[in-house]
This record gives sequence, C-alpha cells and structure tokens, in this order.
Amino acid sequence: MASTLRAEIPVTELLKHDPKNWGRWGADDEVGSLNFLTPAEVLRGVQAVKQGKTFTLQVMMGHPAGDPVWPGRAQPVRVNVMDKGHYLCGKGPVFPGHAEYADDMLIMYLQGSTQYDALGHVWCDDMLYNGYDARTTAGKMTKASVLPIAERGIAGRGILIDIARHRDKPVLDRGETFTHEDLLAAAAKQGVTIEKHDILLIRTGWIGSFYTRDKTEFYRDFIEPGLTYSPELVKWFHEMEIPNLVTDTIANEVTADPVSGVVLPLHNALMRNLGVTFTEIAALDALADDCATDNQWTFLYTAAPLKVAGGTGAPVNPVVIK
Ligand code: UVW
Repeated sequence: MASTLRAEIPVTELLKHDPKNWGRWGADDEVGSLNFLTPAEVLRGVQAVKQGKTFTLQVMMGHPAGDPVWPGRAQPVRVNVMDKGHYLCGKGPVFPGHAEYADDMLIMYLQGSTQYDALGHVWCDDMLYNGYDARTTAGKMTKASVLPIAERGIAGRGILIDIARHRDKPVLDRGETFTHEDLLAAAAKQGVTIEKHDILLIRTGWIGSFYTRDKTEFYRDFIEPGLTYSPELVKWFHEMEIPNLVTDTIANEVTADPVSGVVLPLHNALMRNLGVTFTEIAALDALADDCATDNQWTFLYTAAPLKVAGGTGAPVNPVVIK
C-alpha cells in the first residue's frame, strides 16, 4: 500500500516555491477556488448545454461487485431496520389505516463513495487551506470542512478529458502518470480547448475497471494512475484558475509521486495551497462514451455534496447536462 512508501523529502519542502491562494478570498474563506465560479461562469456552463442529455456521476453504493475505497476504509454498509419481514413476524408498527413501510440506515466513510473532499481534508506543516490551524480538525472540522462547499453548491462549465482514450487504452495502468501537457494534447485530439475556470473532469478508466477486476489485484501495492506533481503543473492549475478537479480514481492523482516518493502531493499543492476542490471516485465511463460518440466534450456540471456539519468530505451525485 502506498502509505507505507518512504518519501525522500517532506511535502512542504517539495512545494516550497509553489503558489498559494491563501487570503485571496479573505481570511475566513472556506470554499477556495469555487470562488471563481461566479454567476457569469454558471451562465457559461449553461451555454454549453446543447442537447438536453443528462448524466449522473456517482458510483453505485452497494454494487454487487463491491465499492471502491481507499485502502483501510470500509465499504458502505446499508442495513434494513424495517421491512415486510418485520410485519410478517408481528414486529412492524401498526398505523391507523394499516400503511406499512421499509426503513434502512447507511454506515459509511464520508470518502467511501463518489465524494467532495473538504478543503481541510489533507494538510502539511500543521496548516490547512487558507492557513487554518490543523488543530481545528480535532473532533470535527471547525474550519474548511465540507459544509461550506455543500452550502454553496457547484455549477459551471465542465470539460471531460479522456486520457485513457487518448492513449488508446480502456484503462490506464497502475501507477501510470500524466501531466497537464498530456491533458492539453488529449484536448487537442478531442478538438476542444480547456478554458480558464473550467471544471476539469479526467477519465482514466480506473474506477470503471474496479468492478470487473480481481480485488486483490486492484489493491495490490495500491497505486492508482493519475496526474503527477511538477511545479509546472501547479502553475498551470493556478493560472487556469481551475475550481474543481473531478476524476475516476480514488485519490485524483497518482498515489505516490514517482520522482520524490511523496504520497498524494497534489492534495497539498492543489487542494490545500490553491483551494481546488476535489471530486473523487466519479463514474465517467458512460459520459465519456457519449462524448466520443457525439463529439461534445463540454457541458454544464452541477453538484452539491451532502451538508455534513464538520465533515472531512461528503458523498455526492454530480449531474452533467450536455
Ligand atoms: C485520502 O484521504 C488518503 O485520500 P482521498 O482524498 O482520496 O480521500
């Protein structure tokens, strides 16, 4: 598992010359680069709607083949607490009029399905996004939790870059990396331009492959494919003012940076330092197939994670309208 890898250098050292958006939207800001999604940007997203086709991007919870989660997290567990069985055993409540009902509960990691990470979810050097003290995470997050993101909601122009298709593969290999230059090359091949303030969706095929793979093989030496850290990549995200990164992987980046050995450096470089919101474990295969068929790779992207007070993240089912 990647978390057992030993980094050569601390992540703070790796990122020491990289840009930060701390203070850019005030000392109390908790939604970061979502501030770029002004009403004009929402309308730019609406203008990308051409056909009225809709897609939902959450993976199923309780899939018969299992649910993909970061190693160490348990899969969501849904349990019935009331159903016809209770009535057959004489244990169901009898209401006037004899209506019956079924009820259930879900026990899950808030990062245990398609989800938004809170901006304070990952940090280094004892400081979260915007410089908040990491001790504000104790017990529950009192700063940069998922709640402000959930209360705000996300809407804007989305663009899908299909790196797997670009490389003529159904799915990228474990640990296979790509850069912003690869994104630009893939976009050019798709005939689209990534614009400033676009919500960036990247398909690797990884999550889709989870359902047909042997699970021991999927999690062996856990290392996902994904974006890899470089100062140039961070500069590009900063200059493009990308508000939201959405991928079909569990962690939105190659698990361990192959150069430095640092685990999840982009969580710090993009989420903590720039305030880029992360949407992880997105289901992008059906959307990508459709985009490849009609050659429309841009759309209105909308999402609102659940309003979990103090949450480090929250499940979400984004909706895309083409
Ligand atoms: C970790 O928290 C390790 O990863 P993620 O952001 O994918 O939930």
